Amino acid sequence: MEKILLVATHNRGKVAEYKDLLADLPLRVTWLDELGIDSDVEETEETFEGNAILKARHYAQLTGLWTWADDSGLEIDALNGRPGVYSARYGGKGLTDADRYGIVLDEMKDVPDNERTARFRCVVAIVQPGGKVDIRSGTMEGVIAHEPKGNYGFGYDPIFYIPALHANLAELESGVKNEISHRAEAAAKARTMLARMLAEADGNEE
Ligand code: ITT
Repeated sequence: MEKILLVATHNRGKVAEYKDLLADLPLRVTWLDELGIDSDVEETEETFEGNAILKARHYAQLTGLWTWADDSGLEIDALNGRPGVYSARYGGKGLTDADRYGIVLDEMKDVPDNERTARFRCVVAIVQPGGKVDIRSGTMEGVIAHEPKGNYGFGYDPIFYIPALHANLAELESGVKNEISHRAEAAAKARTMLARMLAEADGNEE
């Protein structure tokens, strides 16, 4: 029987990226919106790993489906790793992405170029209907720019400069981002893990 994989996120930017990254899997991939699920999970853990597992477990229990969730964010060295796990809610509720990266640019305004290093981090958790869980992670290194540029992507992409490409992440088309991103790295590793989990589950069913 064809298996269904739920990619459990409310973030439209992530949905678009995972649609690309998981397009050729031998699984039917579905989304929270497609299933009409609008409940949220409070991200109470202090690590990306903990929150990814929390989200995947919640939606696996809710739906009984194989469930894929990620927790991700931006770690800035000069800000002691902030916004980190708080990236989505940095500065408080009700702000836009532009409000949030504006706060970061403000906090970074006196930081010299050689101290503006940062990285995006992504941890993917996969939970099986029976509750078994495993995780994989990915990172992308860069530098916090002095001003936003570009309209692609989401979140902090406009202020994340990639020296090797001489561009801010939001200036790169999605195909380029999806070859180099933290999410692409975590997704590639998680796909391999998923294939193994599926094969093991099939073996146990026989
Ligand atoms: P879900 O929990 O529903 O998946 P979310 O947006 O709350 O959606 P996270 O808790 O993982 O997701 O927060 C991630 C935040 O980190 C996200 O909202 C962005 O602000 C930032 N972020 C993560 N990946 C990013 C990327 O590829 N480009 C830009 N910003 C990113």
